[in-house]
Amino acid sequence: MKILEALGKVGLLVWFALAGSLPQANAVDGKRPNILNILVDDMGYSDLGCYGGEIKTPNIDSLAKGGLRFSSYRTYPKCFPTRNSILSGIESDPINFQEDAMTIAELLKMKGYRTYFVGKTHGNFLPDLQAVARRGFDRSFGNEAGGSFFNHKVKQCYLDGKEWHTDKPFYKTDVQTDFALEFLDSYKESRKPFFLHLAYHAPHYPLHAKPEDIAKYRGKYLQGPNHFRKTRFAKLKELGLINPEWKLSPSSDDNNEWEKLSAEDKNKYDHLMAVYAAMIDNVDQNIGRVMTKLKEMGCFENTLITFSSDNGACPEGSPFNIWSSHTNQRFGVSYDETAEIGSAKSHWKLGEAWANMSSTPFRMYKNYCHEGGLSSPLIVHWSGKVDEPGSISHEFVSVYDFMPSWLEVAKAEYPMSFEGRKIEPLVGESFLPLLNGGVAEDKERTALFWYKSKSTVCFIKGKWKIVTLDCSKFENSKWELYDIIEDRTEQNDLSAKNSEKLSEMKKALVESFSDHEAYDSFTKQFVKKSKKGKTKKKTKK
Ligand SMILES: [Ca+2]
Repeated sequence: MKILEALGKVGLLVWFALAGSLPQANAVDGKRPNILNILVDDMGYSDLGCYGGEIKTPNIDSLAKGGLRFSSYRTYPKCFPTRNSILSGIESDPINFQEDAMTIAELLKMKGYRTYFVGKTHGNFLPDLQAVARRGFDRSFGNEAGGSFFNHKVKQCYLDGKEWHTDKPFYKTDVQTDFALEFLDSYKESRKPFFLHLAYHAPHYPLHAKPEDIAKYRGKYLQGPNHFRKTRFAKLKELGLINPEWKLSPSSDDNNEWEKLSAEDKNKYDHLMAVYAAMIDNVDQNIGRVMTKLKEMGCFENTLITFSSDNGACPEGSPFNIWSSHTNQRFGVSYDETAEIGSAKSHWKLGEAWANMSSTPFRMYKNYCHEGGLSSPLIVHWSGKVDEPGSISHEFVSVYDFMPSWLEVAKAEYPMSFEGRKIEPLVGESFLPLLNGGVAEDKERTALFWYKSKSTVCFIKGKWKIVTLDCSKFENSKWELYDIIEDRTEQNDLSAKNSEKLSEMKKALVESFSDHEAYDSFTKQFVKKSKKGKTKKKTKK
């Protein structure tokens, strides 16, 4: 017996010695999973192949096939509040954000995680890459919102908080991925789990893509946005992502202006949409590189991967019509309208009609609180943790739910205070129970989203949603009321028919959020604005 015990001890010693020298150090410190959060910018609900789109996204689709797709994930309709809330878990609040919240990196670092940030910063929480470097991220690479995809100086790139320069050819999505891979490489020998926030700038404007990617889509969009709204709508139903009873929302091109365009203009707007598709295609290729790296490191299986967009597709760029117009000056750089569309010298945006198509089947797009602005794909991949890989959850999840989910994965508690400061409580719920086919316990779940500059706001409670395109008079504004289970495409405004429910929802909005600093500042600003009478009338449908 003693001999066997001794042999066992020797065996263990040998095993420990070997394990310590194994290259795939992500046996980690036991079992704690890694976390990879992939965020894209201004991508619509139905652009991905696995969400009904015609854009080639085989790598993202494979995450969906091995994981879970959420059909009812919602964000703010704008970049910066979504990013604030993903990284903090609290409502996006312009006041004292940096003091009132902890970053997910600060929390996970306390639990022994290595923390990496790659990509775009935007918002008052982490306004720049220096703030990222200060707030818990071990390594960081990226730039502030905006700028060129081909020139790293237009919005200066920073590595670990310091200016970064290169003389090599630069394409932002590729270089962002290069740094993600480099950070993972440098981590390889660590025995800690990692958190990587990989926030691609694509497919946000300027529409910039590599010629070989654009070539794949050139000429594919000549049938115009209404054609693709119909094909996507049919595919979404076929995939089971949407209720087949829902009606397709009205088109931005409801008069079919596309058919009246000259062949030259059709060619131009086909080109714009091809560049947008190419940017998403390129993101997918780069996600493939990250997946390969995780597999080489032996930690693909033990990594919770999430993929989402920060808001719906972007309608900007069409001040005079529903298509698009060229931007000649941006961030002090001149662009050339005659340059090849999608090239470094051009600066085009997607425009309203294509953005509306990208957000099929929903109403509106980025900046507005109708479903096209709030709805994004959310794919969760975690090997062995999804009961039915490839399935779809129709439960309502939101941008607030990342933080509680990640804390659950890391077995970390959210504290009441941080560095002597009281911090705001989390408002979301972990989505992990839903991976096992679970359903949300709270059927009356509430959520508030807004975008101040456009005076748009919505409040959701259970199956009911109130939304306004102009909340300058707040409670006296024109509110629409929808049953978003029966009618998520917001075709049947019930505010007149069910004024009782409308009043109840307006009251619930006030009651649910009146004790939040965020809500207080929000309403006070609108009341103040309304008194001054300076709010512009919105005429969007
Ligand atoms: Ca965005």
